[in-house]
Amino acid sequence: MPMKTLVQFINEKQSEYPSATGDLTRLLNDIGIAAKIVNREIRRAGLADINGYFGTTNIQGEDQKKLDVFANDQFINALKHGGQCAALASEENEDMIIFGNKYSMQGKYVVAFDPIDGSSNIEVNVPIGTIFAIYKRISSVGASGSLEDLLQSGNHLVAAGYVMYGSSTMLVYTTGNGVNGFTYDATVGLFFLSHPNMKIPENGTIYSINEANYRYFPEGVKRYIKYCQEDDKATNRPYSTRYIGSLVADVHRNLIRGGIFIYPGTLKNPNGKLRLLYELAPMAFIVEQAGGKASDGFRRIMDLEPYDLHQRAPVFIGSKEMVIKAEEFMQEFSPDFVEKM
Ligand code: P6P
Repeated sequence: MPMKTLVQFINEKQSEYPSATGDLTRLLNDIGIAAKIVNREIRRAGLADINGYFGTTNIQGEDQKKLDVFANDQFINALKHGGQCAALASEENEDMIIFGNKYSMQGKYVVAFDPIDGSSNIEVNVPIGTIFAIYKRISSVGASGSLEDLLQSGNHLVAAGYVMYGSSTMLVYTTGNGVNGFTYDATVGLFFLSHPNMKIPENGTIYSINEANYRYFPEGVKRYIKYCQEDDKATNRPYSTRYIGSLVADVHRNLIRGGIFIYPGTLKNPNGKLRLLYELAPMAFIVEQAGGKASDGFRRIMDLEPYDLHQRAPVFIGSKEMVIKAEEFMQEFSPDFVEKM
């Protein structure tokens, strides 16, 4: 059966919506083009002068890697010249980016993205990823994009996706009607549909958490980890633990195999490490659309209203039954933790 390209798939899906104007289609294609360019550099990382530090720090206070800056520039340029996006929020930029050109001001959408999540893994050849979240602007078309356009909860996402630069390069996205995965064929420069209608297993046997932080975890997380390690043939425990240290890779593995990824709040950092707007909300949209679940231990990630572009949130994301069980431990053993967030 002939393979379907990403562009063919997006166009086909657009045709299912008579009112669709093609703007979202063009926006998704712009993201796909930037992903191909970033992929090319990543695949040459050991050879091209793309490893190492750029010599600046980002809003996160992290030393920016050359690849962080390169990827950020590619996505910003693609979206700026694509004309569908009125404003941007990037993990690499403290403030929002407003495109003042007349085409972009006519754009109906705004995008929040993490150009390269986990870039410190590039030197050790561990998978890294790009995460993007697309919202419909609230401000009037023709005006400049606004902060209000970007500070929307996950419930208002129009589309979300990630690119995983792993043993193969995959683009996985949803527009709210299921999740589909595309694998990049560099010999022809195209993404092809390889994982149609992705569904995460209801349950799983993999738990993914950085246990080095165990001593700082809330009691509910500690109890859940011990639960995962207890013998119980009926529930396939003890589970296996897998922790890549790259959000996109850990979530993608669980999307395929089943499992739970947890980056909890701690007594030191009650909101954990990961960013709501351009990491957790888009990943939560994808996982929910695949039949999974994503919360902060108490509240659905998609319900959380962002008040800041770079705010953090704890996350329990993956197979529905596993997230429900982890939430039960949080509610029983750390009920007051929600007040700290
Ligand atoms: P830790 C990578 O730095 C990242 O932002 C995510 O991709 C990953 O899930 C997490 O941080 C790993 O954090 O504290 O376990 O190294």
